[in-house]
Amino acid sequence: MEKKKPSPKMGTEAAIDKKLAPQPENDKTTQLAAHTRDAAGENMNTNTGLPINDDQNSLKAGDRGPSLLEDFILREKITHFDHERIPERVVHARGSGAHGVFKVYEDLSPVTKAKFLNDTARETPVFVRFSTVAGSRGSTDLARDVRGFAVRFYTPEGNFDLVGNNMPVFFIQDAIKFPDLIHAVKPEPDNEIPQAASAHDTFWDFISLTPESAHMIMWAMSDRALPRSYRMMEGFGVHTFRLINEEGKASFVKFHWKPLLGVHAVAWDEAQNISGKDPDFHRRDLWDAIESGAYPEYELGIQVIPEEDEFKYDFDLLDSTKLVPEELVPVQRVGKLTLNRNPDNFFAETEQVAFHLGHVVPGIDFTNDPLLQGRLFSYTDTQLTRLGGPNFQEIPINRPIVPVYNNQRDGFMRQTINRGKTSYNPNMLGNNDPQQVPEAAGGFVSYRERIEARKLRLRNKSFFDHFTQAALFFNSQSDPEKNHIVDALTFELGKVKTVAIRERMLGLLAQIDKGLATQVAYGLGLHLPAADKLPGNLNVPADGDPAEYQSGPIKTNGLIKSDALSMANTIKDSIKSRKIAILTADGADAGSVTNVKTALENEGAVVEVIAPRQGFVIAENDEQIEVDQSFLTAASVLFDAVYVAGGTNAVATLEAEANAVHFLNEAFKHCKAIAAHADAEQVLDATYFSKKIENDEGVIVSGDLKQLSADFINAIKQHRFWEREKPRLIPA
Ligand code: HDE
Repeated sequence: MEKKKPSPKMGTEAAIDKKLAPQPENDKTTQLAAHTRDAAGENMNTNTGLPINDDQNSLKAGDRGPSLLEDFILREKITHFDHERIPERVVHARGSGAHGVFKVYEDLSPVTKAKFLNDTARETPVFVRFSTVAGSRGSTDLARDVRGFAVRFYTPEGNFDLVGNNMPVFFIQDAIKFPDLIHAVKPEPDNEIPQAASAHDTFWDFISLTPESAHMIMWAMSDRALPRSYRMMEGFGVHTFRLINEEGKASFVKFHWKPLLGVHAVAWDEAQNISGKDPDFHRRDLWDAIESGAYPEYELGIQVIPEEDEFKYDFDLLDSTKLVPEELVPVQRVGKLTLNRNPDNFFAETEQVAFHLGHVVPGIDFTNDPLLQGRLFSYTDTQLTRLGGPNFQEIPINRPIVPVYNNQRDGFMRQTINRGKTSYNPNMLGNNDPQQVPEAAGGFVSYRERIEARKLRLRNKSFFDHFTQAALFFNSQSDPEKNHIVDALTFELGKVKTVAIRERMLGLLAQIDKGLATQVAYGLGLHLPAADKLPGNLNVPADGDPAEYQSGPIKTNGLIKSDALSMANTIKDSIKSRKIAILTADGADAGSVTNVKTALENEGAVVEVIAPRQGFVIAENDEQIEVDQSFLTAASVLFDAVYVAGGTNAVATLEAEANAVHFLNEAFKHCKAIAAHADAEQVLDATYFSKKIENDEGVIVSGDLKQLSADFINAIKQHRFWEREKPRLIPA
């Protein structure tokens, strides 16, 4: 039969672009569309546009070779492939991106003149990248680590990047320590072990000698470091920034992101299992949620502090190891971010996006936080290596939605074709265009802060209290959260080989909370150092007097506890997008599968039927029930809750199926909601836990499917029943 010849395509670029109608449409998606290609229905050609006739065989002398140097098609293809990789980010290499929109709830002009924060009708396009910090690009999403939460707003006044983390404080106070911190946490340089983990000697060596990290260590060892999802974590700008209004009046500000699904974590044992079963767990979760229309939402929060209150607090607003407790300055929720579109191409968008906290707009400015100031240099600098030259702002994902006119020219990969003779200012030949913009017309003017100071390599004494807020954080945790911090520290320090480092860490922990330090010491089989041997601030300059650098007195502005710091107090009102497993087998009671499935799906959950094999199970009434995964491909750690359906034969099969029993044991161990139809109770009886629990609200057994569904939904909303952990009923 004659092969159908492809019709010659003579379309111009403009014609090709029209095929792409990005959804939802806004200034940024329209701009990106001009650079986006979709090969559906198109013919293949080379980079010079030459139609390719044979992409299967290289050009050879005869059919057994050798290959000919003349083969420019082979050379072009291989050469491009050879140069496909760029350096990964030096930190935050592992990440996932999403597009979205931001809308402000009310006009914030009393505090800022930033246009995107003044107009409630404006929908600002946004690109977000979430990340881990220490691991390589291909490392697991479930590392115990800080998460990056970087948001770019494409505003009419240029890009504003809020490059934050999921924890409100940082390890160090001064940017000059950043390379040390990162060298310490990254895999050790001799053997490049361990990947994406802080549980090793060099990290804890540095931390134990850096008491200013005490507060951040509490966060990094807490459940905040093990998010259930990028959609369920908070974000923080960390530094104090400035907002400036039209009159030039400035206020200090702390930025927050509050997820509408609440703040939730997984268990450490679970995290380690997920890392094997699905290292892309967070990336997949974000992608799937957006694909299914369960758009992640976060409210923008601001804590506004009048300039005159700069010295009102027992901590320094310029110290990034401190937060401003919400009890002292409430967080006002001022707008909403909705992530509603997955990237078209990971490399072009998520990898090439170049965030920088120096990308500000009029109405937002910096403070003298020495960590912030150092970052202002680092972000552009690193792109020069990572993206290969000074034209990275022309990459589609980095372009502002406004056209760029200035006198910067040339350089590798320049895209813009700048017309005219003049690329300097002032000029007469070009009428001085492009023109500078007066402040009143929106030109950016740095905040006119008055500075009168000597040049010194010093930190103010107001930076020396390292333990007060660490203790405040620890005090604010629920009992299970405190246990997790103890376990995390015992795990991490247990992996440290050098006993002197473990001991020095105990000395630091003792200055945060004696009970915490004692419990960690117990786990490590060590004693707490004597009170007069506790390490103070060891980060003293060569000519410094150590006495001058000791931690200051404990100061809390009268606060002992802050409810906002505990995840136990988060919103628990929804099971939207939670993943629920239904375990069943041939002989299932069809109603007990479908009724519960429908009830969960009606609440927005994602339900999968899991059975001994894939395909279908045949129910008691001969109905076929579609199976999503088998016990071989599924694992309890990839679900939020599990339900065992009824049906005599199905139940007998599951009771004898070790994988089903393991599924339940593991779900119980990780404190998840478990439900079983009354007929399936014998499957629960085969587990380790069923005979040993009393009044566990997270284990529901009922023959009334309506009641069972309602109770199960309420249990799933709780996220976890952490109090189950302590008796340790389930073996490893
Ligand atoms: Fe970063 N950081 N950082 N950082 N950071 C980078 O920039 C740096 C810090 C944060 O998804 C790098 O483009 C210094 C705090 C995020 O693309 C680099 C210091 C916070 C991301 C860099 C800090 C962050 C980065 C590496 C101490 C929370 C990922 C690649 C002064 C407020 C952004 C890049 C993305 C990335 C430097 C500290 C957040 C090297 C020198 C504090 C979310 O420029």
